[in-house]
Amino acid sequence: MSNRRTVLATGAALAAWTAVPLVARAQTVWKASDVHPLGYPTVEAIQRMGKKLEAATNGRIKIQMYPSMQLGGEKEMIEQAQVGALQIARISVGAMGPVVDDLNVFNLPFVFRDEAHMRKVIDGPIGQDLLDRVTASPQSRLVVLGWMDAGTRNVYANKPVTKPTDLKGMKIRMMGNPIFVETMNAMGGNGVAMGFNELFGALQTGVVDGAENNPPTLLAQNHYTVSKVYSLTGHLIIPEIFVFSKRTWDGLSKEDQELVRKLSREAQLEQRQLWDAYVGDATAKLKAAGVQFVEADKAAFYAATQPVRDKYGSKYAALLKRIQDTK
Ligand code: GTR
Repeated sequence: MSNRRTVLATGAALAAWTAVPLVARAQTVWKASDVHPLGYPTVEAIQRMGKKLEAATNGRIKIQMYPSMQLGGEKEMIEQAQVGALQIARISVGAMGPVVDDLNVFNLPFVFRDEAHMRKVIDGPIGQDLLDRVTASPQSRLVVLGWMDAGTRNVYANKPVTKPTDLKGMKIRMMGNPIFVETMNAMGGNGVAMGFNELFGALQTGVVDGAENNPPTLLAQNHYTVSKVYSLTGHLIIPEIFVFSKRTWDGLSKEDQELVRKLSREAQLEQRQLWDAYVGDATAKLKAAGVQFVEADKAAFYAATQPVRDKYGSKYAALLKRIQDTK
């Protein structure tokens, strides 16, 4: 075909495309999933990314969000993304540790000095290197799109937990990863591994005495209606990632992959802004609802969890040193 005819043909195809009502056009709908409800920073950031994607592709690709664990917990979300049953999953690095062991370095108690330190690390070469390793790992079957923030995790229950002995005899729900169960045991309590989707019921019925998480989760998952005391133990600062199904990814054009990459970088930045605002909001709402915020002896919890860092940290010794040296 001559160039002129190609141009004409393309023009005709375009005209035909625009003439067809939107609903009749072949539209690709990517499923995205999150355990949190609409309005939560991670959910909001992906939805905004979806709107931009739809605009940039003239409606050819759309993201349909399934929030609030509609597609199951994080373990299920990872499995569905791996087989291509969903395209975008936002998950905690806590849940990804068992899939790609390198990530477990971020799941160690008190591995970061504070949230600013964690951000420095994920924004720098260590963060990029870990994302690349997840994408390159044959068992992940996921392409990582970026990091998201999830603040600091603190213990919540119906009594203050200011020092290790306060946790004696208490069953505290932890994410399903042996590091977390051992961390809670070292902190003085009894760690119970449990899916996030079972937690609200378990708190209500007393199957567990408490759990640990960031203020936005305590609010958004309504756990504060059952657990009224939030003790600032600060034992874990775990970032999150959002991933794309490798199976779907491999079928995309280079242009679409580039577009998704670009919009993902924007989503990562946007989520951080949304996160900072939401933490302030959530804290104020929790306090107004009568949740008591209590200072805890972090140094005592740090010392108590040293055996966990020794046991699991030795294989990442070089990486741990680089994390510590990040100023
Ligand atoms: C939240 C996180 C979720 C999930 C949850 C949990 O902070 O955003 O992705 O990991 O914690 O404790 O299971």
